[in-house]
Amino acid sequence: MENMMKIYEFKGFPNPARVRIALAEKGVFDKAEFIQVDVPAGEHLKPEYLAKNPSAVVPILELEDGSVISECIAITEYIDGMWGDQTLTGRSAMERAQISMIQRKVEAGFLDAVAAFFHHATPGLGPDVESYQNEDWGIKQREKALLTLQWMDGILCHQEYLAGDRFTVADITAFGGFMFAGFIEMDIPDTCIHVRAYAERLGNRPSILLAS
Ligand SMILES: N[C@@H](CCC(=O)N[C@@H](CS)C(=O)NCC(=O)O)C(=O)O
Repeated sequence: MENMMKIYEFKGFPNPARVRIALAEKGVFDKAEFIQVDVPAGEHLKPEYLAKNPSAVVPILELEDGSVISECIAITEYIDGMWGDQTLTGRSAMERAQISMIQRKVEAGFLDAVAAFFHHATPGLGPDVESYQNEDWGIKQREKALLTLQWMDGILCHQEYLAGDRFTVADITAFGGFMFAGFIEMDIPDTCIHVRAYAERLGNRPSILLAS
C-alpha cells in the first residue's frame, strides 16, 4: 500500500500514544502497521532495535525505503505534512513558530519532567532497564512539572487549547503528559481548574479515545 508506515512502539505508553493520536487526527491510522517493542522487558535495549534508534526509546517510524524517524514531534511533522492540511503543526510561519514554542515548553516542562521523575525518583522500569538513577534530580523534575501545569492553567483560562483556539500537536504532547501522570498517580493540583477541565475534554476527543 502507498505510504505504508511501520511504527515501532509499546501500546499503552505515553509517547507511542502521541503518534497514534496524530495518525487518528489525520485519519490515516490504517496506513500504519504497529510493531510492539516490549520496553519493560528491555527489548528496546537490544542491538536490533538500537540499530534503528540508538536513543533506545519508542516510538519510531520506519518508511518503506528503510529510513527511520525518531522523536514524536518529528514523526508528527512527517504525518502532518504528508496528509492534508497542516492542522497539527501549523500552516503559516507564525502559526508554526507559536505551536512549536508551546509544544516544546509542554514537552520539556511537563511530559519529559514527569517521565524523569518516574525514571529517577521511583523504581521506574526496574533495575534491568534503569541503569542510572538520581533521585534528587527526579524530585526537582516533579516540581518543574507542577510549575508547568500552573503555567498551562494560565493559558487555558482564556483559550480552549494550548496554542490557540484549535487542537494542535501541543495538545497531543500535553495529553502524553496526562497519561504519564495518571500512570504514576501524580494528580493535577486542585488549583489548576482549567487544566483539569482541559484534560477531561482531551480524554473525550475521538482521536484520543481511538488511539490511547
Ligand atoms: N523524546 C522521545 C521520548 C520517547 C520515550 O521516552 N519513550 C519511552 C516510552 S513512553 C521509552 O521508550 N522509554 C524507554 C526507557 O526509558 O528506557 C520522543 O518524543 O519520542
